[in-house]
Amino acid sequence: MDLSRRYEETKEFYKSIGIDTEAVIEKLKTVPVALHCWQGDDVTGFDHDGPLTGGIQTTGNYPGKARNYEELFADIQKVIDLTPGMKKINVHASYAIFEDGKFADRDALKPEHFKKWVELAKKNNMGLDFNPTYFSHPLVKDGLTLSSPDDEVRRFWIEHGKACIRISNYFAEETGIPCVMNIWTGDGFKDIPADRMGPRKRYKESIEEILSEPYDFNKVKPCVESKVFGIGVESYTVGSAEFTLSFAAAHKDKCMPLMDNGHYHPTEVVSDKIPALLCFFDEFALHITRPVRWDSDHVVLFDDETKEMAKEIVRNGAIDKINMALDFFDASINRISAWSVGFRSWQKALLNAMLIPSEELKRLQDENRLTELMVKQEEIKFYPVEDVWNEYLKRCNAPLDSELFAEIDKYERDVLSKRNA
Ligand code: RNT
Ligand code: ZN
Repeated sequence: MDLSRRYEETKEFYKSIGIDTEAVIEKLKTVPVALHCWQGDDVTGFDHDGPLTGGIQTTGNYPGKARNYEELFADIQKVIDLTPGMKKINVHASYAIFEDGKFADRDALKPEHFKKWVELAKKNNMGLDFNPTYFSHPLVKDGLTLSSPDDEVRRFWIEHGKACIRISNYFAEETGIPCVMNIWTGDGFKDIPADRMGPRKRYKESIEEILSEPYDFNKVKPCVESKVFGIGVESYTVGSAEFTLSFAAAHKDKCMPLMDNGHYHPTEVVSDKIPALLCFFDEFALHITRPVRWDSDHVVLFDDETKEMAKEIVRNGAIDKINMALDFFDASINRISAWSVGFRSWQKALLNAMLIPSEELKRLQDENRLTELMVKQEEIKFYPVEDVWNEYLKRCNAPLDSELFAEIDKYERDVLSKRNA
């Protein structure tokens, strides 16, 4: 099959419907998407031996998981090679690197503990995003952190948040690229609380205190992520959708909302929420995942809702306004494959959205030509996106879909299988 010839023909086809595939490819290459470091080791991190807490769970024990930063960095480097498009690396505070065994607790983290991450980013000309880690720590007291009624517990976690602002600032300064810093906690209750407002008021004040740490909002971009429930936290979540959205709206000059598409009731869709938020926020953030019946954090696929989210971003001209980050963790399959398939799927969704004649479809809607709109939308689904995808992969030096598994398999044989001795 002559892929170049197919691309040339497809390019002409898209030109005939007013789409410049060359411009699309060039644009997509420049859109940063954050690759989450935590897929590589099942959200374990380097700063504790305890279990994963906070209402999130990884399931599976596929061999070859990264056991230290050297292995995690090697795996990330492999994923970079296996995926097209611009990346940022998304780092969690629990991935602090303590050299010479000098441990620092989360309230005492410093930029120096993330120096190696900066080196990795610089080596690949990438930006870095950051996340304070409000889980997997003994001071998560009775399931609460920033909303705890215990002053000392709250103080510890506020100091953690402030330390993370300083580290985010260091990332932005070092890379020259703004750093998105996402605040998520699993704070909540398994069963029916007697006070729903008290924890939320404390949470509000705690986040406000974190954000009182000085920073330039053009460089450090704090977000607040909501959630509907977690495992063991089924009845009540402090940082609910209404809470975080209201918080972000009330602090627009220093903070923005983050929507994770695994964090809503199963029939709600983030694709519909994106244009709603765009009416009110110049900029916001997304965690892109795949919920299967719950916030299961399955690998992102090129499925209908993923495509729909990308369409809302692209057709509303928001590709440069939305900070896109992946957030899933599957421990039951090869982790390099999970990462690569997820990253590539989101790239496909963006490309697919960029190849849709949206203006024409909007016109059909506005002229109430809805029969024609349905027929057209179905026609578009079979347009030759694949030819443009293959060309994009070629220009990014990334393997074709048909070559991906062999690459992953080779890395598993050469590298991953030698771990776990
Ligand atoms: C958990 C949230 C959160 C985490 C990461 C590890 O439900 O989605 O974003 O996945 O912080
Ligand atoms: Zn998330």
